[in-house]
Amino acid sequence: MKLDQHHIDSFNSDSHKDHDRAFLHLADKVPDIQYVLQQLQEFQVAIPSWALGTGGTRFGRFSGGGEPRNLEEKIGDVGLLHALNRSSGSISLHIPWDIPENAPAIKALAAQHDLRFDAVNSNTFQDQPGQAHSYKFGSLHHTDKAVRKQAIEHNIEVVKYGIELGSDVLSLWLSDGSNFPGQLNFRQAFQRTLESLQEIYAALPDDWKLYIEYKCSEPNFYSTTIADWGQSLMLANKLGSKALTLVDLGHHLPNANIEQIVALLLMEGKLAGFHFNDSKYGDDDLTVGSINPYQLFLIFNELVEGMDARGMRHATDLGWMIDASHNVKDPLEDLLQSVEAIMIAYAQALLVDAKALEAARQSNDVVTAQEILQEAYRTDVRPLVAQARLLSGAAIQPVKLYRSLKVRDQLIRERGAKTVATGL
Ligand code: AOS
Ligand code: ZN
Ligand code: ZN
Ligand code: ZN
Repeated sequence: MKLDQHHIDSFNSDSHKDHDRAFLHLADKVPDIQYVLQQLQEFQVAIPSWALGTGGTRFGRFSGGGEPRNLEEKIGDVGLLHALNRSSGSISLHIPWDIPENAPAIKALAAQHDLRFDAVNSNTFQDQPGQAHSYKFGSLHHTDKAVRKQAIEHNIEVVKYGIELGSDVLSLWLSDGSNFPGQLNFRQAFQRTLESLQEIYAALPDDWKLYIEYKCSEPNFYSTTIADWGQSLMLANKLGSKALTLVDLGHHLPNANIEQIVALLLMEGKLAGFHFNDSKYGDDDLTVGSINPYQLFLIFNELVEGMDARGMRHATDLGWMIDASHNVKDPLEDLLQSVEAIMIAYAQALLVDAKALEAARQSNDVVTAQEILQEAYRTDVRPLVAQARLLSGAAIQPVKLYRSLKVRDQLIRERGAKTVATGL
């Protein structure tokens, strides 16, 4: 299914009055409103193909119905999101879940929805049917050279698919690690990982990047071979300028100061970008902003300040992606909520009075520094984000429009009530 622009426009004209009042009230207080709106309109968040279906846990999975059954339908779903919010203009594929059998046709389909292809992801955490060697004991760090070779070749194949689709990033997450003390020689595992990555790196086109994700635990519960930002950064530094560290918000030990990690990686020119999600306990992959929106704001505050200091373009100079999984919600509604939460945090960060904050820091005025941040954070910027959407031809309230058009019912009619999206 595809959304007609007139659906969006007529919905917007119905909610126009309330919105205008709220927006004008807020606009009065924002010094550089045109700049903020323009930044918000440009900002795009990539949608991962694996977030479009209902996830599950090891205890079960409850299908939501109408889920995309193939790559074409996944592109269709992201197209719907993008039509609703005009901020979800790209899709991130996972190989082999999303092999593009006919790349030109897939590219053309994406273009019809005004979408491009974000990072391509490799998968060496699962064994695929017919695969020669198992990843049970790891992939790029494996003790057996033949397994490492298979994993390296898979990554190079993923890059080939990415080239066909016009992507320019290989995003790599390894589940390599160990479950019990004694299982692994840490130094050798790290060294083997580096050597494997060097081969992948050498096969990357010049204008490509390699994003190296880290994760403190899971599925291995004793050690992870790329466990934290330091280990990812060590690899990225040894590999070269195309290799960067990717921050998935759910991949830290409890209470880690993620905004500080982000600030330093950015300063070093080694921050790849983000996998946005939220969590209370571990890698919960909950809707962005559902648990700790203040942390998200603080991260964006570092990003805006750090990117401005380095003369970077917010919208394009880092990778912005959601990485979440929905067990009980309609995945599309959940993704709309996640994008909205990201936009809100970004808008709030754009409102921070950076000069006054720096002055407060210089004079060690702790109270004023805190007040400045909280002034921005406590501003209800939703009308601002909605105005940016309105200017881009998107819906003032995407979730409300999605519901009033009964999009999920239509998808169930088209695809069936018992669907399992390919992927996780
Ligand atoms: C896993 O925990 C990582 O967050 C990955 O980025 C991602 O979720 C995975 O590649 C999709 O299965
Ligand atoms: Zn991730
Ligand atoms: Zn994760
Ligand atoms: Zn996660």
